[in-house]
Amino acid sequence: MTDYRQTVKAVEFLSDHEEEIIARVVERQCSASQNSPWNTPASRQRCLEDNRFHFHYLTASVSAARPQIFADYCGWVKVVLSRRGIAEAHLKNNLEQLRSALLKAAPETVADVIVGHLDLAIERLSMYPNEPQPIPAGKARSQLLADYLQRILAFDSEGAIHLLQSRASDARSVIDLYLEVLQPAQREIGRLWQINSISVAVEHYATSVAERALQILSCAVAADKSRGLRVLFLCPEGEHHCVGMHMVSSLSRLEGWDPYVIGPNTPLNSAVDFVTQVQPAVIGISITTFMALSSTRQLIAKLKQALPGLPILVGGYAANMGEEVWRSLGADAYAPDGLSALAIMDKLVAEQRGATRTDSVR
Ligand code: B12
Repeated sequence: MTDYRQTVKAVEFLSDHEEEIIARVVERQCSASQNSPWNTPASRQRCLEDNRFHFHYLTASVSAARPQIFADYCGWVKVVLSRRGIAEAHLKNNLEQLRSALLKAAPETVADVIVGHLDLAIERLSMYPNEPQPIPAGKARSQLLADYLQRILAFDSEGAIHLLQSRASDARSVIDLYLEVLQPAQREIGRLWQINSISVAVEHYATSVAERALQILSCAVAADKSRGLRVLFLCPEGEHHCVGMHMVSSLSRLEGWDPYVIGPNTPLNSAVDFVTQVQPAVIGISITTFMALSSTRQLIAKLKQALPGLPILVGGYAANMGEEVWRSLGADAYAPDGLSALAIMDKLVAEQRGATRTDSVR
């Protein structure tokens, strides 16, 4: 296990030397291919952008002391690049250049920490699949998922939404549509973009249809009880993924909660002000991208300071990385999906009430 102080120093080094190291790597990459098509201003710009991404994921991986984060990212980006004409060998060479630039520039103890993350990614790169498998639905819903996706890809948003609406009869069916159709559909859309089968615009289109479907389904059935409890959802600064958060919020409404959603990419101080005004019983933070790990940490620390004792639940792709990761953010609890989030919210409120009773007895 890496010493915490070494991790902090490594992260500081990476943020202080980001531009200088990236420039060095890009220079090496592009001058190594002087007579090739890679040496045009446009390809140099692409190389720069790609290296910024690699660097941000490397920093996130180091800050969480989880080399697997960077290795998984490289496994994903290998497919993205190879489907756009850039071979795995080129990415491997890029990672090796980054490794040698860091070894040259960083003090030994810091370099040791960072290079471990690069070594794992380089070693495992060829083990990640070249062709990620399609995302499956629950068996009972696989035809519905296929029909929904087919309508999305035919740009038939009304048809796609109507298909879901026609199956929404009660709270259980809505939960099913969320978790068995909308969620895997969005993941499949991500896979289709990754393998270059659809454009960014089609992915945006699919996401906006999913958001509309969520809004419509959310009002299609009424909650059969009211708990009189507020729950507030938000994403930290730098986090733009919000479909999952809207889904959990909508599920909580069906379960009788009174949900408030701030939204994606929320500035730290205004988030804290808003939460203080709303005074929810539970806060739910959605975190998908690893690049938002440190803003999540800051947000949770500020919320804990402003509202001590208020339980904070986290969820989303990045929180799924394991207990060590979500605990290191300072959260009280984690849930892998919308349904388990509801059970955990109940537990958090019960624990909080128990704690309040104990406090008042003392
Ligand atoms: C749509 C999408 C986008 C959209 C998001 C728009 C929007 N309004 O949300 C846009 C275009 C903005 C986007 C941008 C990027 N994206 Co994107 N995106 C996706 C995609 C295709 C679908 C996400 C989605 O809608 N999922 C459906 C929901 C329902 O699932 P969910 O979020 O997991 O939510 C469930 C649980 O996680 C949980 N949950 C979620 N939140 C919460 C909160 C609480 C409190 C609890 C308890 C539970 C909980 O419950 C939910 C319901 O069960 C995924 C693909 C994928 N495999 O997920 C990639 C994906 C998330 N994106 C990815 C990446 C890399 C990016 C970019 C870096 C790409 C780029 N090159 O620019 C940027 C980063 C932007 C940023 N800074 O945030 C990666 C993330 C990898 C990582 N962890 O870092 C993914 C996984 C793609 C991949 N690798 O295959 N993206």
